[in-house]
Amino acid sequence: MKLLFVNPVCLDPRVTDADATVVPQGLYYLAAQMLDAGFEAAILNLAQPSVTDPDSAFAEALDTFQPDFIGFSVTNPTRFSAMSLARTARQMRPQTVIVFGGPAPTFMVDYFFSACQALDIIVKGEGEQTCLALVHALAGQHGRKDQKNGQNFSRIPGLVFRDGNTLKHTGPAPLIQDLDRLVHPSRYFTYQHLAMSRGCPGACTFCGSPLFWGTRNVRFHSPEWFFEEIRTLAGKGISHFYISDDTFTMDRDRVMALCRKLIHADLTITWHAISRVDRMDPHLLAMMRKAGCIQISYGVETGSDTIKKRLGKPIPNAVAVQAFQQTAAAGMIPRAYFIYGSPGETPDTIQESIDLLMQLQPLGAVFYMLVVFPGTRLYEQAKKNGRVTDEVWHQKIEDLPWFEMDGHLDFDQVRQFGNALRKAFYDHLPQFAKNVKLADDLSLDRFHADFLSRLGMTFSHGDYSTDDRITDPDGTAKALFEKALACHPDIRAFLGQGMLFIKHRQPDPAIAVLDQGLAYFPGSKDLVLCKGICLMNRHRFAEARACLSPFEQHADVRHYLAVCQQHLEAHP
Ligand code: B12
Ligand code: SF4
Repeated sequence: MKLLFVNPVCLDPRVTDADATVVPQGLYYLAAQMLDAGFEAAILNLAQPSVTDPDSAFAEALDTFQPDFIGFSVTNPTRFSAMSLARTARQMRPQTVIVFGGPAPTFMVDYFFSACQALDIIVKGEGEQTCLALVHALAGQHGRKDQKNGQNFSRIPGLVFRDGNTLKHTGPAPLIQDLDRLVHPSRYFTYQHLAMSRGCPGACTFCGSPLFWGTRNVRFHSPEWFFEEIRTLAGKGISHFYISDDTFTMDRDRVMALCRKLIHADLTITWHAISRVDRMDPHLLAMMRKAGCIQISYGVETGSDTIKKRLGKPIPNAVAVQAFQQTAAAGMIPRAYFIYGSPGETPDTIQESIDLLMQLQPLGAVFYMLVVFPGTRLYEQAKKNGRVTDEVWHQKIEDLPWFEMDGHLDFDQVRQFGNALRKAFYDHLPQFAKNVKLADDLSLDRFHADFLSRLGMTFSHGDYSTDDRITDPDGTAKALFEKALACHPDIRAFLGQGMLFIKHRQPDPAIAVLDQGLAYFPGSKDLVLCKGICLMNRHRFAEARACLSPFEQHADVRHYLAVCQQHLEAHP
C-alpha cells in the first residue's frame, strides 16, 4: 500500500517567510512510522520555494507515485490548499483514501466534512498510533475505501469519518506514553526542526498547545533518544537545529543530560530553543551555551499585568528581565515574542510593553498581532459568547485577528500599536547590543567571543546591515568585534574587522588586523583570502600570490591566484 503525506500551501503567498515553507515535524514522524512498518511512504512538500505551481506538482506526484492513501497535514492557513488538492485527488484517483490531520481538522471536524466532500477521514490529535492502525485496517481491505470501511475503523480511537449522512466519531485516542517507542524519523529523512517533548503545562488562552496536546501529561523523549536524533542528522550534514518544544527547559534534568551528551560528542552544531522565562537559571544556560545553543526565544507577550492575566500567562516582569539578562550573559541571543492587539489593549498597555522591552534589552524580537484559532481558549470563549462561529473559516482568511471580535479595538489603532513596539525595538537595538554584560566565567570566554562576533556579523553583513530602521550598524559591529577580541581570539571577529575595513576602503588597517588573526589561526582560508584581496587592492600582487598559494586547492583562491599571475606577467 502506497502512502503520500502532503504539506499544503498557505493562503497568502509569502515569498520570504521561511516559516511557511517548512514540513511539519509530525509528517516526518508519521511517514517514518509507516516506512518502519513496511509500507511505502513519501512526503510531498508543496510549500517549498522550488515548487512554483503546487497544483501541477501534486497532480504529477499522483501520476508518478500512484498513492492509495493521501494524508494532508492541515493548519488554518493551509486549509484551502488542502481541500482543493483533495478534490483533485478524488477526481484523479477515485479509490484513494483521503485523510486530514493536524491542528485545524482536529478542532473543526464539521467544517471540513461539510466544506470538502472529497475528505474521507479526519485523524484527531496525535497521529502516529491512530494513523498506523488506520493504514493496517486499510491494507486489510486492499486500500479500497468502500461501504464496509466503517466496520473496520470503528474500533480505532481518534478518527472521524462519514457514516451515511452522519459523522462517526470513534472517541479520543490514548496519548503515546513512551515517545521513545517511535522510530527515529532521522532514519529516513533529513530536517532541522526537532522537539524533545509534546505538550505544555501552561494555560495561555491564545495558544493551541494546551487543548491539542493536553496540559497534565507532558511527554518527553529521553535525552538518549533525542541525542541520537541530532547525531544522525548532524551525520547527514545538518549543522544548525531549531528545537521547538513548547518549553524546552521544562524538565531541567533532561536538558542537562542532553547538553552533557552534546558537549561530550563535540558535534560542532548550533541550535535555537524556545522556552519560558520562569524556567531558566545561570548554570543551565551555561550548559546550553556550551552544548551549541546560540539563541533562546521567550514568549514575553506583554508588559501589562492586566493583559497577562487575560492571556493566561501572569509571569512578573522582573522574572522576564532576569532571564533575558542571564541569557545574554551566558552568550546567547535572548529573543522576545510580543503580542499586541489583545483584549484590553490601550495606548497605556502598549507603553507598558515598551517599558518592559527597554528593560529586557532583547537582541531579537518578533511582534505578532493577536490572532486566534479554533482550539485556543480565546476562540472557544468567543464562540460561546456568540462573537464568532466556525462559518467564518469559509472566508478566504488565514487567521482571525482578535480585534475583529473586540468592540474596543480597530485595525488602525492596532496597527499603530505594532508600529510603536517595532520602532522602540529597532531604535534601541544597537544600544542593547553594546550594553550586553557577559558572565565572568573563564570557561565561557571563547563562547562569549563567538557570540559577540556572530552578533557583530549580523550588524555588518547580515540581516541588520541592510535594515534601514537600524542606525549605525557598522559602528555597532565594530564595537562588538572589539569586545569579542577582548574576550578571546576569534576567527570571525578578526575577519569581521577586516571586512569592515575593506567595506570602508581601508586596506592597510584591514591587512594589519588580518595579520593579527593569522598569527592565531594560520590555517584559516577565509582570513588568508581576505588578506590576499587587500594586498591585490594595494597592487602588491607578488605578496598576494605568496599569501594565497598555500590554499590553491580551493577554487575561489585559485581564481584570485590567476588574477595575480596575469598582473605579474603583464608587469614583470
Ligand atoms: C514548531 C512550530 C512551528 C515551526 C514548524 C517546525 C516543524 N517542522 O514542525 C515553524 C516555526 C516553521 C512553524 C510555522 C508555522 N506555524 Co507553527 N507551530 C509550531 C508548534 C509550536 C509545534 C509544532 C510541532 O512541532 N508539533 C510536534 C509535531 C509532532 O506535531 P504536528 O506536526 O502537529 O503533527 C502531529 C499531529 O498534528 C498529527 N498530524 C499532523 N499532520 C497530520 C497529517 C495526517 C495525515 C495525520 C494522520 C496526522 C497528522 O500527527 C502528528 C504526529 O503526532 C505548534 C504549536 C504546538 N505546540 O503544537 C505551532 C502551530 C502548529 N503553528 C501554527 C501556525 C499558525 C504556524 C504558521 C502558519 C505561522 C505563520 N504565520 O507563518 C506557520 C506555517 C505552518 C503551516 N504549514 O501552515 C499554529 C496552527 C494553528 C492552526 N489551527 O492553524 C500552531 C498550533 C500554534 C498556534 N498558534 O496555536 N510552526
Ligand atoms: S504559549 Fe507557551 S507556555 Fe503558554 S501554553 Fe502555549 S506553549 Fe505553553
